[in-house]
Amino acid sequence: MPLPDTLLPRLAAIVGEHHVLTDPDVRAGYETDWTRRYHGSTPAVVRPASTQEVAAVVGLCRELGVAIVPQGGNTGLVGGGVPRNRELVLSLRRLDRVSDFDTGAGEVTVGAGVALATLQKTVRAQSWNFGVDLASRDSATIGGMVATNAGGIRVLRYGGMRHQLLGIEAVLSSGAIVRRLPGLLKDNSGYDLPQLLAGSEGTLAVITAARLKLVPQQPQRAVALLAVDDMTAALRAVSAVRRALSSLEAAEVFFLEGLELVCRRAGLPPPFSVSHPCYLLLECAGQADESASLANVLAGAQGIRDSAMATGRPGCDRLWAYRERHTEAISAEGIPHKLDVTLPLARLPEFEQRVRGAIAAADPAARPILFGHAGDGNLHVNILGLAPDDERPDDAVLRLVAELGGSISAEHGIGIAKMPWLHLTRSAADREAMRAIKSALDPSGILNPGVVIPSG
Ligand code: 2HG
Ligand code: ZN
Repeated sequence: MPLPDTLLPRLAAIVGEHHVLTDPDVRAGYETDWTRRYHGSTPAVVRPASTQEVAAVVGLCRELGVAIVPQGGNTGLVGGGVPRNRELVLSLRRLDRVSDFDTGAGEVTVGAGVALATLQKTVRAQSWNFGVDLASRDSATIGGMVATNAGGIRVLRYGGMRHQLLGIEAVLSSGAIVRRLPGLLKDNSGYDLPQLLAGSEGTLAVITAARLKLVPQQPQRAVALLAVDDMTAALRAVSAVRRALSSLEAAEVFFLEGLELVCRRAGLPPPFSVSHPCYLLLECAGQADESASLANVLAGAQGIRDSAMATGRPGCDRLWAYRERHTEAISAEGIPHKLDVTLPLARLPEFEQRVRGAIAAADPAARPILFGHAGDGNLHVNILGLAPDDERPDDAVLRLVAELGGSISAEHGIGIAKMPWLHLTRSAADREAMRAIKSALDPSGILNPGVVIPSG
């Protein structure tokens, strides 16, 4: 549908003409997502500076029947944050205020456009920390992280984004503002809108700010990198440490295929003199040095073929690099198909053993690389060597996930990438409930249409 002629001048009247971006070179950065697999085009990117401006933009779009794609740091991996059918891109990055920091209670209000790393720096200066951490911390914004219920590397200890959420401010599709930023740990009055919006991927409202709970800073870190034979041995070690140490913060897994790629692309030396099939990275964090306790538990664990331990920032970062640099190393190799699945822990070894065979059977040219959050049962299955529209391997992986009782998305969301497979793990009744919520909150279907559930 052609855009109404009045749209751009009226947007400019709300946000100022410098913040309605129409230059193709400038728009390009908002039109393609981080994976480079998902892209489209937009007539304009609009950059409001306040919640009131967001409300006015959304109200105008509703009046004119113009669809919107809300966007934060554009670090999404499922195609849900870029335009697909000439939608307007609503960039929230200028909502970058951190306010009402209650340093006694450990709560803070954070604008949707604040980068995770900025939040971390602000709260660490007061001996607090934020429970969620992820590799894209310098670009990922809090609004996008709430909207996708981002997970990351510390879910095992602190939960994902929805577990940090005490309140929310959001603009409804009517242009009305819902403001629940209470500073209350308990508030049981009616439907929990903040939790409904967490993970709604921009389809129910535009999140403009969040009230977040903080966790105490645990300054003493101990990181162990372990070589093991397989996923079963890795999970056995995770379980031993979980039972013994409440300070366990991360339990990450990767395999030889990924390690070799990371070493080659990032120029890192191999961690051990001999290669092993599977690697487990564990991090404990506390007020006191946890390394002796961690070493003690690991000494009693079976099946550990080699190990390296670090305390202190440089040493820990050096070990983390083998895990954290997977995403960029894979992207440097080509444009992967990215799957992000979760299994009951007991079924994870079987999944890992079968998934490469299932992928090869679907397309022998496929090159899978697996890594992820072992403690959460969450594996990232990246597949290189595929044509963009060859979805047979994706289908094979997601069907195996469903067969083993897992979920087709652990933490990246559905976006447009996983939508065709939602029926594998969400029943007809479940999808009907989702559609009912969508049409109640966004009756004209202007908010991120075609994401999570089909539009119309
Ligand atoms: C991670 O755990 C992110 O590093 C990205 O969730 C995963 O690149 C991926 O597939
Ligand atoms: Zn992840």
